[in-house]
Amino acid sequence: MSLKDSPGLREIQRGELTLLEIRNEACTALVSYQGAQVLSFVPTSGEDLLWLSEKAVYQTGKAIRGGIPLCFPWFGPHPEDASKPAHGFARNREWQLVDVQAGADSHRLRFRLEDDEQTRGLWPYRFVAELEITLGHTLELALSVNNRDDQPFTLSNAFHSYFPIQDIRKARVDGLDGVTYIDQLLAGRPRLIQQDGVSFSGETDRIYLDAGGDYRMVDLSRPRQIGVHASNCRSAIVWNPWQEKTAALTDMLASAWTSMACLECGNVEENRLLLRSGEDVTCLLRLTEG
Ligand code: TA6
Repeated sequence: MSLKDSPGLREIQRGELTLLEIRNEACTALVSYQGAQVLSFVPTSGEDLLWLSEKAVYQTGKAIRGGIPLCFPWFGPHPEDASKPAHGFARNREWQLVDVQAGADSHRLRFRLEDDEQTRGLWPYRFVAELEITLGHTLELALSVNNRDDQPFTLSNAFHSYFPIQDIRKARVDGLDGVTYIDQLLAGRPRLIQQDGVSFSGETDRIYLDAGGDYRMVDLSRPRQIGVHASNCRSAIVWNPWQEKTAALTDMLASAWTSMACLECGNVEENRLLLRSGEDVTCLLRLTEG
């Protein structure tokens, strides 16, 4: 019996991609082999904790707009070569499902991505990355990276989580008060200090550094709160493309900017990670309702 035939798992096709549907007593979820990307996580007693674009493209090698794309081994545009994929290659590659633990009210899936000729052409290092996804009463992701090379490397990573919001103009991110951030939208990318919660009144693209790791995505309209806890993730990125940027995105409805917000936990800019030969690191994300 192959792992995909484990209890509570079912493969489904969407466009060019194969997804895993997970069902247990605590939740139903959807994970794509491409990117080991959680696309949906619905607690039995609630609503999806994640936002997924109605116009997402399910095409080999193209990032899926929504859920939790994994940015690795760099964040944003490649620092030296703009022709390389934004946010690294991990979200565009098929990961191998290497272990499944199936229980009555939780599943633990472990996916693996190892270097190969294609990744080494983009990033000249040997590595193995594993993403362990625990789907139960909460959603937990653990990304482990091991430096298999004989030289050190630095990496940036982020769990690029998309959250559903009834009206972005009545949403707030708590937990970043007093934290320094880079405002990506201002000339010179100035560093500013966050005052109170992060609210949204226009395009927002901020990289918070040396942040604490405990946040809340607050949807004031519902009301609803999603708890976001990260460890070994010293950065937090807050993003909403607003109306004009959304209109330029082919994989988002023009109106979708009002109903989503990204809070991304990882290690970017001066928080990026140095791994010496043989070293490894594990970064954790946990999402909870309420
Ligand atoms: O969320 C931060 C960010 O870097 C934004 O600048 C925006 O580019 C977003 O990621 C989405 O990137 P993507 O490559 O998925 O369209």
